[in-house]
Amino acid sequence: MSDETEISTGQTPDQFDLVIRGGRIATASDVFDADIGILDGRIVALGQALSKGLREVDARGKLVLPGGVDAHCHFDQPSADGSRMADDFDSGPRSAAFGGTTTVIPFACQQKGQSLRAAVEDYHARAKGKSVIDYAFHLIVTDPTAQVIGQELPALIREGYSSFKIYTTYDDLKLDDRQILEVLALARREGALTMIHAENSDIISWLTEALEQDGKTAPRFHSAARPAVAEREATHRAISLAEIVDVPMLVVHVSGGEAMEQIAAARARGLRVFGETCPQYLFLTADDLDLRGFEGAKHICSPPPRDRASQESVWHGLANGTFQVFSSDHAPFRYDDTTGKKLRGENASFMHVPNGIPGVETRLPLLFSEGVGKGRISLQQFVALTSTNPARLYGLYPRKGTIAVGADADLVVWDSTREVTIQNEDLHHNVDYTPYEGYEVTGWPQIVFSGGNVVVENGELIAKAGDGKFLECGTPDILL
Ligand code: DUC
Ligand code: ZN
Ligand code: ZN
Repeated sequence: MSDETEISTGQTPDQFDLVIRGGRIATASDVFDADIGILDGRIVALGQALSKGLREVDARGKLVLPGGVDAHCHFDQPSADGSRMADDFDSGPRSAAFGGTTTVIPFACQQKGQSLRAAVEDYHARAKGKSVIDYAFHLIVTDPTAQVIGQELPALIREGYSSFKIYTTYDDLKLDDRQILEVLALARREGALTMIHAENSDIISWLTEALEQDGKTAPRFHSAARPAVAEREATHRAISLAEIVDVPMLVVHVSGGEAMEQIAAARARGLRVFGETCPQYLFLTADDLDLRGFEGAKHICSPPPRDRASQESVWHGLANGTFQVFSSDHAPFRYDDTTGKKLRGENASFMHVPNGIPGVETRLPLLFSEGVGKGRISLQQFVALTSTNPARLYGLYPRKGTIAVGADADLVVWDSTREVTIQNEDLHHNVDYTPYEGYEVTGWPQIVFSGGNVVVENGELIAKAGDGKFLECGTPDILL
């Protein structure tokens, strides 16, 4: 290719809306130096010495990445216990954007007894006019009635809600094995992707009762009540059910080696089983639930963080392809607040503490710094895990998740040398803590574009609430 060549599908315009010039572009497969020409919100040219743009961005010395796709985050999701999430569709996506994410896929959660259609309408109302970046919805199916299985879910899948999460635990959410088989069969018929939260509910409730009887109710006992064996058993069972139905499945928020072995073994047998993990399983351990007073409640999430060996296993799984997706599982509850972790006060049993930790803004910097920066994963793997693979699995690719002619210009100019000490006061979520306070990372977004428009530049929010669009998801690409 000569220096003057421009690669594009049609004729190259005389003037682009935007040219991002001289950056090092990283995709899931390649790293190369090129200019990016953008017109009407889309990438229309990749090449050397592209003609002028109305706006020019000098990205020399910087990486240019496809915007992150955070395919597991919870915003404004009510819980049966009356707790309230700290982030809604305004603060959640804004915080995501500051961390280099340009697409979020939170959940529209069906309450038991509620129609799935009503749940979707409810979440659209919650999100309307708020998000600064594009968003889609996964469904959460908690009540697979004949009406849901026979009509609502098939219709919704065809309308752009092509993935849904199911649970094996939590009384207000869980399905039994028979119900799981029914929804998996429906997923197979309709070509949807099922995400599963895999922990054995009876093991957890039996252990919880025993711990409570012994007065062991401090936050640290949350980990003891939800051991890796409970996750391994449910993962094995979930995979078995998917195998019976012959349908793909993605196991979400995998915490360590035991569950990973089940996924790896299934994949080795040729099953379309996928794995997702999250920052908390790389950076936290059960010791983080064993802090002074009630502070350990900040790190209560499920499955819980395990130990150093599990962290190492998860790093290996990211490098060796056991995991396809790295999401935040941002589930934001304020700590010092009776809407959040202190819902039932400071002496509440761990079983009454809302589950979940924040992380939508720190997901990419943490993985980049400790993964790419320390040589544990390649830059291409980083892009695949955080952007391309979730876009593919959830039917948004190639519009999202890559840098290619025709893709949305959702891009991040990434300063791979910027050193940042993570401090909650600098983050943009509405949570009063970050689990990663004081972590030193190298690499941070400098400019974040959505559809060619600047969302965040040098730490300033430029986009307005409502600039983000709702995305209909297409057919999951399960050939990963
Ligand atoms: N566990 C979940 O299953 N969802 C949200 C947060 C958590 O800890
Ligand atoms: Zn879950
Ligand atoms: Zn979750």
